[in-house]
Amino acid sequence: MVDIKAQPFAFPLNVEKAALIVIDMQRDFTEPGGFGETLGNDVSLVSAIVPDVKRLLEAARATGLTVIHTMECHRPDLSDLPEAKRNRGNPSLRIGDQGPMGRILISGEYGTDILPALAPTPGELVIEKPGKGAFYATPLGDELKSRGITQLIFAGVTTEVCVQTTMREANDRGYDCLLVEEATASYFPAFKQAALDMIRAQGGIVGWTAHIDDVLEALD
Ligand code: C5J
Repeated sequence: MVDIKAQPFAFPLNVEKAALIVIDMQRDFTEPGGFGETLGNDVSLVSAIVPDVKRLLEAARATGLTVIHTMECHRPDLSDLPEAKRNRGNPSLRIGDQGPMGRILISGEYGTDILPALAPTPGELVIEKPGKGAFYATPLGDELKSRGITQLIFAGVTTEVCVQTTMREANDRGYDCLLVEEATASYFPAFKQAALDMIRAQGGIVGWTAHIDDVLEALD
């Protein structure tokens, strides 16, 4: 057990029972022409975290931590895409439409893939999820149980949507959750800040937050 300096207080890391979970570091959210940009967002705000997510991944792998990647995506026949999700908002391209990087947020398409710099290595768990939370309609819960994981270290995008939703799902299921500040981003910096504040408020009501250097030091 090693304490990670964190807010609202130290996070008691148990490397044997912890996993790094990297949320949705896909081209569709981080590169021009993808889903994020079709919604009118500046993707450079989220692609900026790639080097820090990479440092975290490398440290987790070196320490032997379980590594999990998630991808928000849907079946090619759209059978797992609720009409309400497809029709929401006024994007220039909807989920399932053909975009410059293939069909938007469809499993197996180029744009849906995880960025090559952060690609899963053999043996790492990849969870395809149709929702914002990674527990909804996925095998994540069973996979964590079978590995004896009780702590989740979070990175990825976007802080207030898929990261925070998954943290809340995990928190309700009894996992200790730690979000690494420099390894998460939003298209709206104020929303990132608000999510960090919400997560660690009231004695860590959803979980902990920590700076990357403090996490890397603990994983060293
Ligand atoms: C969004 C995500 N923002 N990965 N997805 O639609 O946060």
